[in-house]
Amino acid sequence: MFSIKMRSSLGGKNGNGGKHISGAERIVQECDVEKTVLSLLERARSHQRGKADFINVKIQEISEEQAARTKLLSVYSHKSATKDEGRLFARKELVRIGVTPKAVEKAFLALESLSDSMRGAMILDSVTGERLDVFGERGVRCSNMDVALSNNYEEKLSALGLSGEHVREALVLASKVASCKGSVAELCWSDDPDYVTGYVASPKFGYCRISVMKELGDFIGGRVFFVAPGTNVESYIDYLQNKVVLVEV
Ligand code: PML
Repeated sequence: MFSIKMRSSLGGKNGNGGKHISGAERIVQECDVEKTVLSLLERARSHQRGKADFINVKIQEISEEQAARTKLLSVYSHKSATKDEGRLFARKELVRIGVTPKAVEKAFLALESLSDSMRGAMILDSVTGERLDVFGERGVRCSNMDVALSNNYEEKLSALGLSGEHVREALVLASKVASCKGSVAELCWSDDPDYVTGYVASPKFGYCRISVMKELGDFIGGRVFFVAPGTNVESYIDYLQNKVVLVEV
């Protein structure tokens, strides 16, 4: 199999600095490499956040035998009419999952004080709310995952009335995060100014889509991973960044 990663930005120098436009990755069979590269290029050049002037594409062969496999999280949803209503529901859902109210408040405070979008996630202790990673506003990138069989995924999601890259990528990422030892819950809303849906996910209950989590036009998004006290943060980050995980539908 081949891993294809794309990241794009605008206004930096040789890809350093500037505004992050989009990033995406796929793990595909060799026969699908060309078409996947084209679709990722198209995406970098027609993104709501702007038209990238720097695009980096990395293609690497990976071993299917060494990949871990996990199940796609089950999906449930909550309809919210406003950002405030959506965020209130997310707070309650996180507490129902087992995150303490104190840790929930610290997560919201951290996400709501961001001055720019996070490309990765903050890792917080699910009891104390203490930040455990040292990656600042960049956060920890969860990478090296995709659905095991794209056709099965498309069939299942279209039966649920869901489609699009946002849902696919978020659901795959949340499934990998939930499969990691120590994960308790995740909270996310998008940095795409046109995309107001967010989610709370957990190994316990699955992936909860919350229809409105931010104002239309807001280009600041981010993620928090809540972990159980005593989690080995170094191994947790290593799994999220480096372990190849194929998500089965
Ligand atoms: C993102 O694309 O940045 C995050 C999307 C979160 C919600 C995805 C969904 O619609 O379920």
